[in-house]
Amino acid sequence: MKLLVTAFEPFGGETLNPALEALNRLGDSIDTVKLIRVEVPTSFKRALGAVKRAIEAEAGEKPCAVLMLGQAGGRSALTPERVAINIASARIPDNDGFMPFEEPIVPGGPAAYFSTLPIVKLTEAIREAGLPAAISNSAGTFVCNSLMYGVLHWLESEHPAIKAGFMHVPYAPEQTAAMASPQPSMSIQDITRGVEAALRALIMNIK
Ligand code: PCA
Repeated sequence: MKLLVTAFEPFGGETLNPALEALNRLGDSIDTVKLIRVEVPTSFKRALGAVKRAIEAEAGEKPCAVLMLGQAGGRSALTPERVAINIASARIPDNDGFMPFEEPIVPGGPAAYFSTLPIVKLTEAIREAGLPAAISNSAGTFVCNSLMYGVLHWLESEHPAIKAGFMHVPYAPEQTAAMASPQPSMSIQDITRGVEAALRALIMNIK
């Protein structure tokens, strides 16, 4: 069994992305399950291609699920996302300088896709690990939502057996220490532990 785990590179002038820091601290496997770890560009136009290539590049057995990770500054918990909506609308430029306004991700596509991951189980497992977690009902309208929508849309037609979903993580304290108005944060160590707990729950609950 294999899982694909992805995380975004830093964006918006940050020098780190806590999701990527956690990804880089995961091992090559959890028990007997191989983890394929992929860094994804924070780019509306390029992010989906990176995930597609990672799945297509796997010779033989494909990953049975994809957990995508990203930063949601201002949140105080690890938040598995319930849904991705067919809108790209940015308040800041992505890492290509692109800033879509109220555009569909897939013109004529479905309004939304639900995560196909067991988000309740993921949330419970993170809480049992002693860390704050909550289901989020909006992944926003920036690159994370766009990637989640794009991956679910693509998998539905190309690899319907592969489950996928997204989890946002808070800022790390390194990012918030100098902020004039303090924002919630979680240590990279704890974020990593929470991601591991979510991955274990995913492995146990994948059908
Ligand atoms: N968070 C952004 C994009 C990359 C990331 O880590 C988002 O929530 O859309």
